[in-house]
Amino acid sequence: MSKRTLRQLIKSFKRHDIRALSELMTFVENDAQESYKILSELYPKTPHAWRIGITGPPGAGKSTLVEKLAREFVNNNYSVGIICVDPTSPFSGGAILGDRIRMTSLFLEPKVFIRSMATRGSLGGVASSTKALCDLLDAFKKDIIIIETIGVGQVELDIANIAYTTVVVLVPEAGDEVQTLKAGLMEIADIFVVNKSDRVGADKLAKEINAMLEMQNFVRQPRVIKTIATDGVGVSELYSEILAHKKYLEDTKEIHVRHRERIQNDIKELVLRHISDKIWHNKKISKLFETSVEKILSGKETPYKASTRIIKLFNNQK
Ligand SMILES: Nc1nc2c(ncn2[C@@H]2O[C@H](COP(=O)(O)OP(=O)(O)O)[C@@H](O)[C@H]2O)c(=O)[nH]1
Ligand SMILES: [Mg+2]
Repeated sequence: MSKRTLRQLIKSFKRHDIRALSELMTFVENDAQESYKILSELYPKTPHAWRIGITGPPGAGKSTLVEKLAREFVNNNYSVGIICVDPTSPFSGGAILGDRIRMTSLFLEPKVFIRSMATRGSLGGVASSTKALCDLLDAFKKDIIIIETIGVGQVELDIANIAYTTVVVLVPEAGDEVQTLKAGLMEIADIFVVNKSDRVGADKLAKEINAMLEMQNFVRQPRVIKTIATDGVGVSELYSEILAHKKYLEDTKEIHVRHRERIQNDIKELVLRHISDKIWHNKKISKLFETSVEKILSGKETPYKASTRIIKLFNNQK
């Protein structure tokens, strides 16, 4: 894309053109260099949007809940951006399509913008792409950003680093819940949702979670909310609790700590990516890399020695 067109897109974005937002998002996801240009201009200097992470196992009802929750925010006059991340189905695209169908009623809502992230081929990784998309939605002056992501599995996105309020969604039939909680969800949840409360075991699960929470020493203990996402039951309670958590972070100034950490992480990540790009796009280094691999395979070298030599070569080239 020529410079001028990118300029024009950014200009249209600033005039609140939704198609420009959409096109810029595609660039941010697919092209590291354009992404750098776009975000150095549009990075939200004063954060505006409240970022909410909705996470939990597949099939827990996250998408159904996000749809209802977004509607609740819209009814209360907030504008909403939604990002669906599904790292477990990078090739089928099936889940993404499913989410689209589930949220069709929201597509007609002018105050809502929905984006399904193509997790394959996102250059800087899922986490940094998701962050960049959040920054764009923030710069677009969305009041609320909801990020739906899968909270168990190997390609788990570290949602708590991106969201200010993290909601963990569990369901009664999800087997050994205590086990799931041990797998890290306990640490990141600001709010627990027991969805599918129309099914047996919901009360028991809610009690189990509460019992586990009480054993820890929280400054502010996460609340456990029972919902039936398909019927919208408990959604307004969840909405209120999210706002209560937001108010808590603001009142205690904890939000400033989070903003500071986010800025620190952003800088570190960009520096790392920049250096790493420089290293791997260097022809001499690529050559040394290839010969090192051969040497290691034939037992003449180790990755440790090879990495030292590569860094040395990089430093000498500057
Ligand atoms: N019985 C019941 N089914 C639900 C509830 N919420 C969602 N579902 C169903 O659970 C299935 C998975 O929902 P989905 O929102 O796609 O889950 P996700 O994978 O976590 O996004 C769908 O068939 C929903 O209709 C609920 O509260 N009760
Ligand atoms: Mg989903």
